[in-house]
Amino acid sequence: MARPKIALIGAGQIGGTLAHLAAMKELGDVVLFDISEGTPQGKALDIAQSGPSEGFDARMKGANDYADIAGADVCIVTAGVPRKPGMSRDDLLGINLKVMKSVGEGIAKHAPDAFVICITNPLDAMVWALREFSGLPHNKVCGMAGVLDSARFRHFLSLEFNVSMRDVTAFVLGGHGDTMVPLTRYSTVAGIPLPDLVKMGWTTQEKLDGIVQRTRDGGAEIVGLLKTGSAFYAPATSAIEMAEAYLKDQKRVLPCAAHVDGAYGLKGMYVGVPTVIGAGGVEKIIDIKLDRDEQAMMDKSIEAVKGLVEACKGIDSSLA
Ligand code: A3D
Repeated sequence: MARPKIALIGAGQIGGTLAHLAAMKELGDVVLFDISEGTPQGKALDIAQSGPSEGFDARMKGANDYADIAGADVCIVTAGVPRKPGMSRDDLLGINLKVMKSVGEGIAKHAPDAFVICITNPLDAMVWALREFSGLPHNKVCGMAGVLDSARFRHFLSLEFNVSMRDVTAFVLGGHGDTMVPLTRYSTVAGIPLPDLVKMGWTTQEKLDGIVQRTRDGGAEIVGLLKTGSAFYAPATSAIEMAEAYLKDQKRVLPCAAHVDGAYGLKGMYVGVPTVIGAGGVEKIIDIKLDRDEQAMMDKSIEAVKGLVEACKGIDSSLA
């Protein structure tokens, strides 16, 4: 059986890291696509030359022509621009919307059967636009944000409790932005919910609130330190986790920006929700019951995403 083909649209910081991870995990052959000439070719060659030491046989190819992504099983989209200090994700909307148009058309023409994972920000609006421009089925187009946001939450919690990150689970809903909704009562250490850990004296409510806020600001903290761009190692790892779930039909329960139509009282919009990812793409959306406070946070987050989608429609009349 031929190896799966993984197309990475955007060969920047995240794109290059995705290629390296996909190769090391032997998920398939990789095509790195970018408009910048030489960048995808150079990164592909460099990564291929790590194969003998790392022990992988995946083929790496750099490309500037969409024809090279033909027949891809998975497309991971990072094309566009990242934030610089002082910018919000929403400041990227105008420029990245144009990028989504060309990427959507390229995927529709050359890889219409692919499972598409969007990473470009502002995430929830960009994944919506990418789906509109590509016309692919909704279950085959989703956005990566929740896996990263919950990984950040898990990392901070593991430091606070001094336990393995593997034993910390976290639950984050809503849009990828300042309004994301970390759900503490569904986040646990080995099954013990965080509110119980507060009662057990493992931490205080104040410290927990601080961790929730640090999670919300997780991207900005890294932008502030790097100064020249945004996070790329953990975002790439998170998207690879989703791609692997699809390629290996793992039925992973992962939070992602999925098309929600019915669940959470929503009518056809992209927002972060818990999903099941397997060979069918986003196979299921898990509709959990929220309490009043959680619902209020979710409503705020949904309104923020809706505002960005409306802004997209205002910029590109074909989306209206
Ligand atoms: P960067 O290193 O600048 O790479 C972006 C690449 O896209 C560059 O190589 C560009 O040449 C390329 N590009 C620009 N326009 C096009 C086009 N029309 N077609 C193809 N390629 C193009 O950025 P990055 O890799 O650090 O980040 C990529 C995106 O991911 C940005 O929008 C970030 O804001 C976003 N991001 C999202 C998350 C989430 O959790 C959702 C986290 C971190 C970054």
